[in-house]
Amino acid sequence: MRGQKAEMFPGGANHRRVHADVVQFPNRAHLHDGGSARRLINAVGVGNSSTPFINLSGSHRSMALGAAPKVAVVGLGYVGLPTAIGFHDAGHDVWGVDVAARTVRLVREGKNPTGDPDLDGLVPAPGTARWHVTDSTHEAVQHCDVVLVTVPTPIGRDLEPDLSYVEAAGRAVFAAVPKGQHRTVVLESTVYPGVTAAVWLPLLDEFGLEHGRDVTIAYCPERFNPGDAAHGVRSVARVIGCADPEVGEALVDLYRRLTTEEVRYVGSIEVAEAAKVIENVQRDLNIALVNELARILPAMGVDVEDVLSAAATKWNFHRYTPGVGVGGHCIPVDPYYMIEGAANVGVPANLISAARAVNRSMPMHVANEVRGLLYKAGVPADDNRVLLMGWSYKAEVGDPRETPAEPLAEALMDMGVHVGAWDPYLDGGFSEGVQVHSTLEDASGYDLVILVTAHKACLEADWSALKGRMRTPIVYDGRRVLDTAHLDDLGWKVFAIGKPVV
Ligand code: SAJ
Repeated sequence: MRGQKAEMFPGGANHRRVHADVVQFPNRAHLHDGGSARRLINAVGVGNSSTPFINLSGSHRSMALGAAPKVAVVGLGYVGLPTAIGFHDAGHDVWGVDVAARTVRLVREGKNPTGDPDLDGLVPAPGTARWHVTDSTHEAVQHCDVVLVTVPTPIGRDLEPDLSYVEAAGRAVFAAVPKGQHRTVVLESTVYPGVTAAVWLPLLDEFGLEHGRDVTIAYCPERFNPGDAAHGVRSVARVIGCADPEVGEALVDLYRRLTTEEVRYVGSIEVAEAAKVIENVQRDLNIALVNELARILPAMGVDVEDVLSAAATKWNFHRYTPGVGVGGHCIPVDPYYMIEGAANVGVPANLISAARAVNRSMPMHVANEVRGLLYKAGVPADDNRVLLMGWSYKAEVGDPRETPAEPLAEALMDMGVHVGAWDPYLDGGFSEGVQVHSTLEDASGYDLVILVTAHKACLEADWSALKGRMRTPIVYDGRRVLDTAHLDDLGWKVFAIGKPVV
């Protein structure tokens, strides 16, 4: 075990291990190989939550005595803020860091800067003990044992991964690590296998830091499901990847304080990186299948939802829902990380790429279907007026990132259609040229409504009153969630994605 670990560390194997007796001499001079963290754990008799994130500053004394490690969270967005609040609720001293002045100001005021309504009222009030908010990564790293990095991993307009946030956050953290005072630095953002090491290890060299002595890097992907309280940061299973099993196991203990679900050390960083990205790739693929079926089956005169309901009587049929498209900062993004990772090793990701192409084509498919319906309804081609109900990428969140509403609206506007939109969760983030309605009551004179996001407020809207304000009462259910029989009764002409037009 011992010998094997040594190889895992770049640039010299012998600096991470600490003799158990270090507890008695909390100064750096004693830091040399010979004792494993596990022995340290045994020495202080703490096998649980306060295992040793070796840190030779004063604070390790407190940790060795069972105090909760101090946790910094870099990036207070949709992932970082609930994670920081989660660790604070779990009893940790938390330092939240964000480069955005607006975010730091709002969080300091105890307000929720994200569009996630699940966080409303959960941000600790100003002056709350153990809760620190700063725009200085340096300050946070000085005070913490563990640094969690939860920055975006988006794609550019060229659909290529953008690792600049991971690199910038790593640079800010490693620049602040005091030599000889070990910090564990964990990436939570979704990447393809190999990214964490490839981006961060060169930075350690740049700052003269040694892996294992000054810093141990690890990977623990965030998995929480926005808008789904049953799968929040405190109720999802987690996996930990780290070249050092002892630090890996120590992180298992730490995350067990955060979540009620399983936390598993899975070995290398690359295994954990791959696990997360394929979770989202698999979802994109499954959604692509039903989206493709939603185009094939109606052409065969069969309603896709009838078929999915029938197929779902089989025990191992996994049901997904076709729709106007796949949005959010994860599912339509992460496959491009896997596609690039695969290309880097010379293996084409044909299936993953094909699924992406199917899901990316759905907004245009819906735009064409809608134009066809308006034409059939006799609405003058040069005077089509379409209302998008919902703009967020999914229900019960106020998040326009990568929403399919954007390419749908833009495709319709390119066709000369006047497009309006209403979303109960959003007062911004709409495409230019879209007439935004702050209330549904404000929307009138449209020929067709597209249900884009299945917010409860959309489903429970006053469809009778809305019909009264329509120029042509046509509705297109882009999420297969509307009560078509009820709308029929109200006098709407009801159409839906994946449903044959009769
Ligand atoms: N969608 C469909 N049909 C479906 C399911 C979803 O069209 O049957 C659409 C949604 O409307 C939305 C998009 O896909 O536009 C993505 O929504 P989602 O609820 O599937 O996922 P996200 O992006 O909100 O969260 C995902 C989750 N990943 C998986 O379920 C594998 C979440 O657990 C991750 O933590 C998150 O990505 C992330 O951060 O990676």
